[in-house]
This record gives sequence, C-alpha cells and structure tokens, in this order.
Amino acid sequence: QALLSRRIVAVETAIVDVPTWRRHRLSNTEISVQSCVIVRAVLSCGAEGWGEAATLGGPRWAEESVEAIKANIDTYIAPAILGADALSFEANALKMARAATRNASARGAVEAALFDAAGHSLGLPVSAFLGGRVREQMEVLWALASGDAEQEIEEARRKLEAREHRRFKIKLGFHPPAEDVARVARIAEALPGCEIVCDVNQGWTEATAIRFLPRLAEIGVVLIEQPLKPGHQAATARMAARSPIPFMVDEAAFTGPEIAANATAATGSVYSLKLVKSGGLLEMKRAAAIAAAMGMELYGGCLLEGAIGTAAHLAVFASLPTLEWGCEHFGPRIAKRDLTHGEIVFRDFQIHCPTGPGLGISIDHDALRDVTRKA
Ligand code: MUC
Ligand code: MG
Repeated sequence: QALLSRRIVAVETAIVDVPTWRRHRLSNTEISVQSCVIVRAVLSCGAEGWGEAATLGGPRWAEESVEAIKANIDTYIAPAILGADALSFEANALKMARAATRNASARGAVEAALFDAAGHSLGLPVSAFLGGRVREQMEVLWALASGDAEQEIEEARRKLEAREHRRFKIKLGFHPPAEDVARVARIAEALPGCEIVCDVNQGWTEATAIRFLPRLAEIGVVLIEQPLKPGHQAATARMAARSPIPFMVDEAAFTGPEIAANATAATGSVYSLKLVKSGGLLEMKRAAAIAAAMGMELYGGCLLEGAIGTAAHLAVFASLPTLEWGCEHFGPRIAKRDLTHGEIVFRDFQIHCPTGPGLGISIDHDALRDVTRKA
C-alpha cells in the first residue's frame, strides 16, 4: 500500500540555456551558454524531484543534444515508467534502458529526478539509497579554458584567494600543441604549489603525444585526460606505458564493458565518472566498482552541470568507497544563474554535499523560468 502511493504520475522536461561567466573552450567546441534539460518527476503522494541532463556545445562532446534529450524523454523514456513504483529503482532503470539505447544523459536525468522525489517522500537523502555516505565533502578542481594564459592565471588566483580551488584542469587541444604546452608551463610557473591536470579531449595524435608529453612531465602535470581518440586504443596504451604522468580515461569509456575494455587494454589508470556516460546513479556507482576492480583510481567528472546535476553526482560520490581524485564539479560556479537556492557550498577547496532530503537542493522557480527556452 505504501509503495502504491509512490507511483510515478508525471515526468516533465524543459530545455534551459544558462549563460556562463566566460567562454569555455575544448578541443572540438566552445560555449558561452550552457544548455541542459531539466526534468521534474511527480509521484502520486505529491512528492516531486528534479534531474538535469547536461550537454556541451550541442551533440559534440557526446551524441546527445538538448533537443534530442527532451524529445526522447517525452516520447520514449517517460511513457516507459509512468505508473510504475518510484522505489523500484533497478526495474525503472531497466525499463528506461529498453526504451532508449545509449541516451545516457536523458536516462540519468530522469533517474536522478526519481531518486530526488523518492528521497523527499521518505525524508531521506538520495545517498541513503546508494549505501550511505563515506564522505561529506571532497576536493573540487576548477577548469581553465579560455585559452589566454594571462586571463587564466588571473582567474586561478581569484579562486585560490577565495579558498575555493587549488587544483586546476587546463583544457588543451584548441591551440597548436607547442602553444598549448607553453601555456601550461606559464600557468604552472605562476601558480606554485597548485596541482595541474590537462584535458586534451582527444585533440592529439600519438606522434604529437610522443613529442609533447615529456615537456608536460617536466612541468609537473599530475594527470592527463583523454589525450587521443577513443578508437586509438593501442596508441593510447603505448603512450600511457611510456608516460610518467597517469592517463585518465574519459570519452573512451561510457559503459561497464567499455571501462573493462580500456582497463584491459591499459589506456589509463584513472577513470572519470559522469552521469552522462553511465546513464544513471546506480549505473555510475557500478561503473566506479568496475573501474576500481580493474585497479583504476576514480575521479568525479562533470559536463558543466548546474546545481541539480551536481547534486545528483555528489549523492553517488559521497557513497563511493574510493574517490582518489575528488571531483571537478565547478559547473554551478561558472553558470551565471543558479536554479537552486545555493545549497551546494564551495569552501576550503572542497565541495560540500548538501544534507537535506532527496538531492538536498530546492528549486528557484523564478531563475528556472528566466532561463527556460521558449517554444
Ligand atoms: C570533459 O571532457 O571533461 C568537463 C569539464 C570541462 O572543463 O570540460 C568538460 C568535459
Ligand atoms: Mg574530459
């Protein structure tokens, strides 16, 4: 009887476009407006929950665009779970996976909204459904991605002064490699004591990596993310073997089998966890287990989610037995509008997991209305 009162009665979607404080550049795209799909799930008991499906520059970082995400949720994913018991998390994830192949961002957002609603209806944080918390906060890095070293140094110094970030991820691949590496050297020299991660977003070939990796090692870069294309598995493995800096697998592995294949091929020793790759909170927790079982360290990746998507990631990250590299959920800080009431706190170089029921956030409906794309 109690379960019947948590039937899923509505799943609604809206596309939102949120301007960012500065242009964010990657090897194959750049954005000044972050677009995502916000999902609202309503249960028969009246509880509601929220989720966020992130994209980056249209269907470029991954194959999903906000327009496709909204259409696929409205047409296929929502109808597959309407009327179901919201607490049947695994059964609902299976129904969604059967209704939509891949579409990880879309399915992940709906699952987050269901977890949030279920948490509110029971007065429990979402992390309680995922095994409970082993951490309340974690180190959070900031990404430098304007491409202008002097601007990036100035930006990083402001973050350091505010005690918000002391580890920085420099995006590479949109300048010629020699220029990019000189930029990394300049930034590292200006930020002594800070850890520098580089994300190439598949922008290099093996030949480029052979030439420029030694210089990155000399500079003291601590981690290199996805330097080569996912298809160049053997080349990536050769480079990882000769690199004194660990490689992190990002775009190369979305699913559990892809993680296992990359670990077996030795393309990297750290795995970046993202809801847009796993397609749900449960599956992201399993992804972490697969990577860890294969001997990889874990890193909490993002796709510039705002507070709603960040809260969903934090619920999982809080419950992971290991998370050696903390996370990179700086998205709420690069967005000009917060769609929540500031429950996610950045303090002392850490991101603090919100503690309330569900995802621990509340929606600022005025902000949401302002940024919702008009039909
Ligand atoms: C990526 O590839 O990691 C996340 C943060 C960022 O700066 O870019 C994205 C995607
Ligand atoms: Mg990446």
